[in-house]
Amino acid sequence: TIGKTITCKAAIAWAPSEPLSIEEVEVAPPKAHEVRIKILYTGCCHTDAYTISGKDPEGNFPVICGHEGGGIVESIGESVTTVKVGDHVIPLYTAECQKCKFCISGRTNLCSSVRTTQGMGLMPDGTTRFRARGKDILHYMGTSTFSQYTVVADVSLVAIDKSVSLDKACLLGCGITTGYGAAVKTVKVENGSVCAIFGAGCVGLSVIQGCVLNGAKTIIAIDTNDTKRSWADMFGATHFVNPIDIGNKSIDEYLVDSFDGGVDYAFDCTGNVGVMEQALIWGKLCVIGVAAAGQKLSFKPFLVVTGRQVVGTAFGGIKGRSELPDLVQLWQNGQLKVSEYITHERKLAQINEAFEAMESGNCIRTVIDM
Ligand code: NAD
Ligand code: AHE
Ligand code: ZN
Repeated sequence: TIGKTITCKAAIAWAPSEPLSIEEVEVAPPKAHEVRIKILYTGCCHTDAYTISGKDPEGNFPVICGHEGGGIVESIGESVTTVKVGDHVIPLYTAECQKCKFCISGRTNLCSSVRTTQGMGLMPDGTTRFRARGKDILHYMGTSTFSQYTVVADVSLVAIDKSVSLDKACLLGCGITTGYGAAVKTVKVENGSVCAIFGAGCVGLSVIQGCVLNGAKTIIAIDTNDTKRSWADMFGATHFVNPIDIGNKSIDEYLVDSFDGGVDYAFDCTGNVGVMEQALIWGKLCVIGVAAAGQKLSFKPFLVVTGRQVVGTAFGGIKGRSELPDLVQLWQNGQLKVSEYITHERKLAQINEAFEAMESGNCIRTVIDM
């Protein structure tokens, strides 16, 4: 049976740095190896704001952003075997085909199967499933969760237990998984280690959770916003530093002086390259933050000659289809906080308020009820 086009509401970014426009969009049925999802909830991540702002060199317009969603499979295209209609799913911006060189390498979660077209805002066949005002609208990160219905590749979603609430589980689609995975999977923080987390937003707080679970002894949260202090405490940080409050010292000097020569692991969750450079203190730096177009990291090679290491992580190194259900389980067992991140709830019509809240600094995550 050939599915029908669905007309629904979506938040469209027509041009950089304009408010999102809530309007009708036509969503074509899924083609072979594609799945159409009814999105019920979506979080709003800093990376969405970054692309909407026009600072993302890969950002093309008009586009439907959003990559932290939860929903129900509405229909499937030909040859889809991994999910069925009615499954509760989380779309994955990091696909997992389980066949490509990268998937089978055991070294990375970055699957190559849909990478090229995804980066261009297209489905794997090079076309888009979205139309509005008679124009093609681009996909975003292979997910486009700011639409009531979206179409994704069958390698770009994972079914989760139907008993978990999607209004919270959606957050596992990016921020929480990224931070937790950075600490537990990418860096593999050891028992007793000293960790510094730059930026205590959703991602940074999730790094803190991962550090706590792996038994880190000292967990230092660093944020220029004092309201993040109580958040960092709640998630298990042992120290909080606001770089504005440390007088003439730079934050790296401060950490070296206060923590016996520096830290074992530092995580950048700000996207600020100046912060990343300061965070290369000792031990290993894990870059998570997304820096703006044209920004470059620079450091003296001597720093790595003498043993420092720089690594990075996308989606915390987590393979979405094979490993995300384990995170859902961890949460259900009470070992991973998820609902605690939700500070704001809005309807789709108020989605721009989510980005205003992010800007204002008093928000960890807004969840949009679609
Ligand atoms: P957020 O805006 O909620 O949090 C960022 C935090 O950094 C805020 O608390 C802010 O006050 C703090 N901050 C900003 N400048 C600072 C500075 N100079 N020093 C110290 N703290 C500073 O954002 P988020 O959603 O948690 O995302 C964090 C970063 O991670 C963003 O750059 C985002 O694009 C990126 N990200 C990357 C991945 C990935 O897979 N690599 C996934 C999700 C998000
Ligand atoms: N397009 C940006 C880079 C964006 C980026 O780094 N994206 C991360 C996810 S951020 C989620 O909030 C990522 O996973 N990238 C890996 C991938 O496969 O794209 C730029 O600056 O060009
Ligand atoms: Zn994100």
